[in-house]
Amino acid sequence: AGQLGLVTGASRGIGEATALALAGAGMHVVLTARDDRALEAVEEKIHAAGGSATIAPLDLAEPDSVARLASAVSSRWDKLDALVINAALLPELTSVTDINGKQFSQALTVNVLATQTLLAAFHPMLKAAEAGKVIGLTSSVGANPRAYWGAYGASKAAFDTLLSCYAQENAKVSRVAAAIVDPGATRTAMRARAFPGEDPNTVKTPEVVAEKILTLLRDGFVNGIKFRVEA
Ligand code: NJP
Repeated sequence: AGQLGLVTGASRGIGEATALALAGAGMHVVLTARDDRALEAVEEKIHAAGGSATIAPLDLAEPDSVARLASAVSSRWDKLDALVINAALLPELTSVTDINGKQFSQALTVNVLATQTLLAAFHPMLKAAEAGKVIGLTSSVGANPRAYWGAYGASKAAFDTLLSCYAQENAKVSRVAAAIVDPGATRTAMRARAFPGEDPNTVKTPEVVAEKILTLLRDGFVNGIKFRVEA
């Protein structure tokens, strides 16, 4: 059987580019995000390029959404070769004292809690693959705190910790490996919201990041490693 990949946040940006790259390399790709019409458009692009994909719309903030996704995927496939945990929310950039509690909580739910539920739910299918791989998209502000990026940065620091622990826990007992990718400034909707005055042409395209992710999946990597994608 061919390889199966699953990309969260596949409706736009780095997730969309990654889904297209994986499909271009011959994987069947499960595309998830909230916006079902955007997912359909990505699916069509993949089909037009001769690849194959399935959409699975879901809101990672909803309880049980990941469990429903995992049961739908495992009813159709018996293994998962690549899990790309890319979806994330960027809360409003503001001082720690002004953080909106509701937005902070949403970011922690989507960026952190859903990451744990994804890892737990897909772990059996990743173990069933010959060399199951997890790639998580982080941000430099997780490891290197930056003023006004506290809510998002705290979520990414927690995200890094979860993925690193997962990598260590698998190192000796399974063939599953996890890597963290720090994409750096990338031309997406999230970047445009954070830096509204920036000329988008001055930052790298999502395709550059997607190519790096594809290379990691294809060539393998040292379990637990963190990669920074340069401009
Ligand atoms: O983000 P954006 P990027 N449930 O906002 C989905 C990191 N990063 O591509 O639900 C399910 O364009 C959303 O889909 P939808 C960043 O932290 C980036 O720039 O339909 N899905 C969309 O597909 C993130 O981890 C830069 O709205 C949900 C996707 O997530 C990754 O790279 C720099 C969801 C977000 O697309 C991709 O970012 C850096 C939910 N509740 C790190 N909420 C950069 N771009 O410069 C959101 O250091 N999504």
